[in-house]
Amino acid sequence: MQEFKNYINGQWVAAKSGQSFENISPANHEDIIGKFPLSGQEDVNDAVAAAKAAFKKWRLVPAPKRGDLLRIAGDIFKRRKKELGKIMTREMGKPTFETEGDVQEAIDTAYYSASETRRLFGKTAPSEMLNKFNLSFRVPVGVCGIITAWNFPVAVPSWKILPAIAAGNTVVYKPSKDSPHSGVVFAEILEEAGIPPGVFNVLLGKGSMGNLIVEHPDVNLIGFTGSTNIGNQIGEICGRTNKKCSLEMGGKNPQVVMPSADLDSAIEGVLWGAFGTTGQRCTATSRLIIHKDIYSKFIDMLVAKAGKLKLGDGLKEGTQVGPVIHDTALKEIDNYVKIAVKEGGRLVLGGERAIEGDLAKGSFYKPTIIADITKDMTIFREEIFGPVLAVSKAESFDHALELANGVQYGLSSSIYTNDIGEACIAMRDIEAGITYINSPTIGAEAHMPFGGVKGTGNGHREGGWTVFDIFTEWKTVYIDFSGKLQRAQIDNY
Ligand code: UN1
Repeated sequence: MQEFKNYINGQWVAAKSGQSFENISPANHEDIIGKFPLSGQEDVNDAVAAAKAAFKKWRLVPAPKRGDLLRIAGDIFKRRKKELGKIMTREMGKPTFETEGDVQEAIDTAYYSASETRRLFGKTAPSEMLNKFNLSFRVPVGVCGIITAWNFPVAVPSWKILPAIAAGNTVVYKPSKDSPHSGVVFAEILEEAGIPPGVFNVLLGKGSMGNLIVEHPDVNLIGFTGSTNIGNQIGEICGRTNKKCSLEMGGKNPQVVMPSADLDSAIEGVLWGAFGTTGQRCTATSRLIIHKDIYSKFIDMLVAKAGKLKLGDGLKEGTQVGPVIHDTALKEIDNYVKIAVKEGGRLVLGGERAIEGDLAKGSFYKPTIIADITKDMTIFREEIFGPVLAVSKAESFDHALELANGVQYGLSSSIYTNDIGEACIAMRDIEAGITYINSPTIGAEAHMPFGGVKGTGNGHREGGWTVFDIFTEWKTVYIDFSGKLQRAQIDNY
């Protein structure tokens, strides 16, 4: 069996304890991917010490030079795109056309971050006083602990790691225990690109090891993508230990469909939004809100198409929907479906594990649609992270928006309409970090701000230029060349 290692200070090393864990493929539980180090406190200490030492030099490397290395990393991601896509599919399940898209997002982020290294603009402003300059510029934060989920094993870490490095920080990265191989390849690529030892470190292990990174006194910043539950715990620790902290958490993203919409296009949108990545995206469409005039017709159209989606091993040609990540997740998903039906939801498609043929070998769950979901029901409110779509009827446009906003989350949202007034009102009034007009809730681009409001985040935006607000601090400098003491607020008035 293949054995993998941590990447610390430019070296590939086993966990100090000698312990390891195995990871299996969600599409075929007999397929064991390998043995991975089960890292603990000593490994965290080593990685953080390496990152802290490397920061001293890396922060002084001119930003455009750092950018040159990231551009090379982008080239290597490009070269390894197909191979890496297969590695990702094998360990987390989504079809290769999706994992290749995931890698593409990292390529885009690498080139974008590289170009931003020539544009990390500061600001100057006139001073209140004679012969004095006021300026401010960005400085890196220090050692960044990056903790991410398995559903985007390359794209989401790239959104954090590559801009962090571009801005002069150093990184200790913990990939999910369910996608460790992708984390290893990430390190191989940055190593080959020439990122110096200690600037980027990867520690493999389970969730509890993430906590050790968050608690470590020499880690200055935490960037996290994952569940609201864990994110909130991380936020509490960062509050207590005074660390900068960016949290990307759950979603319960709605797609609204109004009578004026192109219904065929709205169907294509919801199929992709709800069942792409087997519904396991923080941006997945998990609620469909249909205007009453087209409610029954739209559900019939949708069920006919969703019932034809081809489930299977993501490595096989023609697979449209892969497995869910593991049986524990599958049981939780199934439990939500049972609760929905018990609470009065009408199951119109799926609602069970798929066990036909080879599907029995993995964690496959049928694309599931439950209609007549009202605001008070559990699956209207709680994130499921699986191929389950809750459908609600809206009495009017205002009611549709009220339903869209009636949850604790606010990441992504979508409206299908050809009424420009409705589109503009939705754009303004939907409580979410992202709103799509006539396209589904998934599909964020690397160079645009990404993040959510309400229970989804804590006020930060990754992606685009805004990511540098997370990974830098502002330094303000006053230069007095008057040759004498000038007292602010006193001598000039
Ligand atoms: C996530 O699910 O954590 O917009 C991120 C999208 C992708 C990113 C999803 N580009 O759906």
